[in-house]
Amino acid sequence: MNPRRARRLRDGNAGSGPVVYWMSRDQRIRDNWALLFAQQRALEQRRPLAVLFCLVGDFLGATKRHYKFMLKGLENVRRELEALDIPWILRIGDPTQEIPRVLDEWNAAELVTDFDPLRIKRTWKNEVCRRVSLPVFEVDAHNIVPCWVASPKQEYGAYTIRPKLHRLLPEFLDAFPHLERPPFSWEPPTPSVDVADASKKLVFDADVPEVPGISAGSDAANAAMRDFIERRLDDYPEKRNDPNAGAQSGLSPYLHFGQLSAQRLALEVTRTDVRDEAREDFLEELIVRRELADNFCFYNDAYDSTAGFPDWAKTTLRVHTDDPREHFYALETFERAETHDTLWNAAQRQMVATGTMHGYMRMYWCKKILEWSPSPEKAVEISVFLNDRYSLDGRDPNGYTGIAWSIGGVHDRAWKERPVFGKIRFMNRNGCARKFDVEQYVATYPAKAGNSL
Ligand code: FO1
Repeated sequence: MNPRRARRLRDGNAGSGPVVYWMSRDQRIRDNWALLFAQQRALEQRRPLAVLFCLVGDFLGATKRHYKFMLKGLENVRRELEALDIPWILRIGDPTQEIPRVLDEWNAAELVTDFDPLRIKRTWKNEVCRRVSLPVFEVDAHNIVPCWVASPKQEYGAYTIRPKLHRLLPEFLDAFPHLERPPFSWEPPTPSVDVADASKKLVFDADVPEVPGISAGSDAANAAMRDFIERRLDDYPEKRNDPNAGAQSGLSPYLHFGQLSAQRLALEVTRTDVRDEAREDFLEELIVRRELADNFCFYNDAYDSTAGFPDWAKTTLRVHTDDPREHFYALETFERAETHDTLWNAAQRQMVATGTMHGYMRMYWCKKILEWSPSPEKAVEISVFLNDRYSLDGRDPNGYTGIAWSIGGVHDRAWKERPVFGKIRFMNRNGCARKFDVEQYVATYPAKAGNSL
């Protein structure tokens, strides 16, 4: 395994117990560099290996829709670890308390965590590193090129990070070694919380129902990957911007929860016999756009606020904040998809009903929130709230970066100045109508009689 995928967060004294992988972002057993690294460290030191997940009840506004999906995935993880005789421990509570407590109970040798650029994760890790005395490592199991290797700074856009990533892909788009059965077994002294029980212990925000028709977990994720590659990848270039074409991979919830490895997906796409144009278009989204999003969140701590926008965007939005607007809407009107714009309402309903929104529509959806909100700050707040509440892949660097692109021109350039948007790229319904059949999309997500949620 390429040692550049791991970095040491703190040094310390190894206990006599196991090497522990604190699983958080990458919730899978297959193709997981953090787990592979932890196993490598355990085998080298002839120690047991154990996997630990800390379940928090109120993660950034996640709802029943998200927890049900995630917990089904964790049940998949538990089953796969059991088959490999690798101990699995689920705990519920504040990770900054629970993780040090378990490491102490087990007199753990080392801790391995998976990389995540979000603020909350860095806070958790800094606090855990402060409270423990053993060596702690972080492994980027989400990106193909580790975030800190791809670039030492915030990149301006896809055009600046793309050559850096492409230069490093031959080194990092490599095959995964197999996870081995441990040479000896080890029983944790503390029993795990049962995943099914965990589901009962958490108080879900019941408002947001589970998404019908998508099954969670690595088994389902790998099946969905095969289906996409075999049946839809070839049409991707022509259809990816048509929300009526059903051409999206549909894999983003699996990538978000780490139930599917982006590197596995890239390896499979690379070796599949499809048109080069289809392969390149898809890998551009999967590698360049996604790793650019992690780069943005990692190097810009204001990734979910207007403070994170480039200066030209801050200036132009400030200049145009008081421009007269035809419409103003409050969060509730947006949430209930009751604006004057049937196309916008259909996009909101797609997100509420299916937990995903077509990529092209996400841009339109977000830019109209800017147009119909009293300030860019309010627009970011509403976009983040709605995306995190209804999208299965909410609370993700991709989502925050997409909102920063739509409202604040992050990774985009200045355009011809106009009212309200200033130099931020403008999108409108006519632009959509030139690309796809708007009426068909609106008819696909009709307002239900009465409650439009
Ligand atoms: N990560 C955890 O370590 N523990 C959790 O309980 C947890 C809950 C959770 C709920 C919804 C969601 O979208 C993400 C959640 N995550 C949790 C984090 C997730 O694994 C990802 O790391 C980030 O959201 C994306 O970077």
